[in-house]
Amino acid sequence: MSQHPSARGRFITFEGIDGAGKSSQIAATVDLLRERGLTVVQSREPGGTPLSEKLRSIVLADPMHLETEALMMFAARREHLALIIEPALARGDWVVCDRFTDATYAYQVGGRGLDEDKFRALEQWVHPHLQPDLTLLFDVPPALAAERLASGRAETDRFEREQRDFFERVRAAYLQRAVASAGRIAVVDAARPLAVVTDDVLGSVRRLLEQTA
Ligand code: Z5A
Repeated sequence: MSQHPSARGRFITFEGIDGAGKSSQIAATVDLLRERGLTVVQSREPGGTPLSEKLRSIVLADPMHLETEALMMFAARREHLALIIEPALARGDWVVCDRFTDATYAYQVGGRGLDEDKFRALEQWVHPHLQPDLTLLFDVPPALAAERLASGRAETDRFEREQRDFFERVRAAYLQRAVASAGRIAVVDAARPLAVVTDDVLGSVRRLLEQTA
């Protein structure tokens, strides 16, 4: 029996270059949704299942061919969708995820310069009928993001060790996607103080709640 569309949960993703400030805002979003009585599944990519977390540790640490990196992102995503995201949405839960396929387009296509057409084929294969209901894109100049990370990180991963121009390309690719998917992707100016950014984020989440009610 097919499920009435309104019974399906909602899918919110958080995106942005490293250090843009996603983590604190994810916590505020999950709190708001739980206060409204919703069941929330909080997850991340790459990751979210035991196998996908193993793939995450490898892809963040081990040197590899750039296309291997891209395929590992999608392999981890397939597992995450099958075990966590799709069942949660079908139960009517809300899923809040730190990164999803927009990150692959931004990092692997924008940052690494891989061929976008291959990614369209992978996206069609791995989640032909699913897109986030809302994506919050935290936009910040790479120099500011680097400053924020420098004050709090002892160790860096393979991505965090990339140079400033890599993050400029990633940022530009994210912003291009936001223009192409303006109804889904809300750009948040994440250079502002934390509390101001939180107001903006929770405003977008409240609008989605209103549309869903
Ligand atoms: N990746 C990929 O290449 N392709 C893919 O398809 C996917 C991922 C899915 C892991 O992601 C890596 O995987 C990622 C891309 C790649 N690159 N890296 N590295 P991740 O999301 O797990 O890792 P991350 O982006 O590095 O997360 P992060 O460093 O935790 O960033 P964040 O969550 O955006 O930042 P934060 O921890 O919330 O904030 C950083 C600091 O800034 C912290 O001290 C905050 O207190 C401070 N902060 C935050 N907001 C503010 C404001 N507004 N003012 C002042 N200070 C602030």
